[in-house]
Amino acid sequence: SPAAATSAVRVNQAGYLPDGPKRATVVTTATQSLTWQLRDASGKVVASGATVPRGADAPSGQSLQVADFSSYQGSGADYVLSVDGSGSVPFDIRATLYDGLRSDAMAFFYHQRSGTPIDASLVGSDYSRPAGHLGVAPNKGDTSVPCQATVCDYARDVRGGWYDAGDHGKYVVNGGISTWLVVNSFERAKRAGKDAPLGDSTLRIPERDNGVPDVLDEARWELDFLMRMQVPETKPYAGMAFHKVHDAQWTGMPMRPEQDAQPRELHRPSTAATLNLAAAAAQCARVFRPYDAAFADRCLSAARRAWTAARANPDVYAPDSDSTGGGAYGDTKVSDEFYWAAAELYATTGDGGYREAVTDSSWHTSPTAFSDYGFGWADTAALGRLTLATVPNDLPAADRDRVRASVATAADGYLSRAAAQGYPVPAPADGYFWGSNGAVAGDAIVLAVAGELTGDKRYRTGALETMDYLLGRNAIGQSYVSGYGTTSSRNQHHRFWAHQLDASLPNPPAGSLAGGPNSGLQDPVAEEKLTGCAPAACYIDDIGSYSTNEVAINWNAPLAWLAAYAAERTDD
Ligand code: 9MR
Repeated sequence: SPAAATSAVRVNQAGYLPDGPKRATVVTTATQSLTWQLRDASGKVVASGATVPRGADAPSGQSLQVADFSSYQGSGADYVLSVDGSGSVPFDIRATLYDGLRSDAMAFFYHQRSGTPIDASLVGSDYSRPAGHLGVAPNKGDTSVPCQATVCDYARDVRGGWYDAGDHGKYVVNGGISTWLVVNSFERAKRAGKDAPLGDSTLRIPERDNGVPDVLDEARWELDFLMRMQVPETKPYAGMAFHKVHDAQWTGMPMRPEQDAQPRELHRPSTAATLNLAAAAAQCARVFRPYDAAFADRCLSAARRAWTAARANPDVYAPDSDSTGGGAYGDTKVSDEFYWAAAELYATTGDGGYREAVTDSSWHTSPTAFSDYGFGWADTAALGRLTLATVPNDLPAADRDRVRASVATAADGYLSRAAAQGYPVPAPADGYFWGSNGAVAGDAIVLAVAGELTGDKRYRTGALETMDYLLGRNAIGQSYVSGYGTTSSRNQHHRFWAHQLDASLPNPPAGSLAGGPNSGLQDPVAEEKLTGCAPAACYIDDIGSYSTNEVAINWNAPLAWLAAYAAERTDD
């Protein structure tokens, strides 16, 4: 069985950076320190040392020791770390380690595009497919989607955007945060003077060679969709955003997008969706301005209208019960979305009204804006803080310093939590919920930004070690990123990448992140196969386990952000 083949020596299976941290975790009943040996591809011992016993680890239910071989700075392929007779899987040490993942994790979004054919010349014939949801039979299509009964009496063209995950729904709350992360990865790299690798012709997308950085082209595909989800000026709830568009009933698997014959429906506008649109569109106005001023203007106008509409309708909540045919993305606490949207609008425009909305918000000083459980589609205050901490603005110096310090304080919490565990997880022991890998990747973003703000190298170390966790240094020795690592996820829940169900279909493309361990066991496969699992081990690489093994735009977005960050050479 795969479990028996899993080595007791848990490493980042993709490998390590020569100038980065290099630690491994050993599952062992030994209580005394053990000797570790690092061998190169020829079998020669190039470094050795002693492990540090860490004792019982609650989230994994394992007894752990840690081997630290960071002082080895050579490079090459197929190193093996051995401890007490067990060898790790082979791994690389090289400066180019994350170059491939940087583009693969970002290419995920092109694969997920709705309303356009996925081109074989860009992705290869296994992954090409016809356009989905353009109204070509059997699709009912997204070109003229009626509202659900009782919502409105008209139809809208809401084509395009990205499919959310393994399903064919398109959800504004999740689309907004995912777009923000994609654009933020560009904004951060540009700030760091590293925009060259994020320029034009860096991704395999149709817009390569159009003179605009490809990451922004990809984000625009979703931004155009998000703006189509805005209620027209002449209708009730003008300026708000419809919460979501998806099938009337859940579809079966496998099913390529163009085969989906279900009627599509627009669901009631919500305040949360409206503020997600406001935030993402305000960020768009700022970041796209040098490349396409007309588009930036359109984004800004949409953002302002959305903000005004949310203020006029501050408590239109999407209910958890609305989960037939698509996810609910219910959220009844939108003060954090108000704070995030205000921060983006203020950072972009400098307007006093938005600034007041920022400083009046309880989130502006709340110690929990950076949650122990990370940020996510329902918890967005952290995104506002990250923007205010990094985008020049005229907040009073003391206030701005406090905002910046709050990023470092949050990062310190993530660092100390990871350091207290045998595996480098910034999440608490009860942080293994649906999409835990996305939350963990988000924590690493906070670590990376803290490094930028303070110059303290410990934060980069923490961010890179979070990558180690995602790529195999974890309770089950699993790389959660397809195509990266010896034991990597390959059967993520997806209607098209459903090779497990139909051999003529592909596995997920390289660079697709699984949702990760979820102690809630919220699908039938998890319930059947994972009963009694330790929280950090509640994961199964089975296409049926949508609560542990789905892909999603809001999880791949922080992965792509982190891969781009990790791929940067520190000396260029
Ligand atoms: O990521 C979402 C998670 O936070 C929720 O607990 C879960 C159940 O409501 O839904 C997750 O989002 C899914 C969405 O509802 C439908 N598309 C796939 C998403 C990822 O599994």
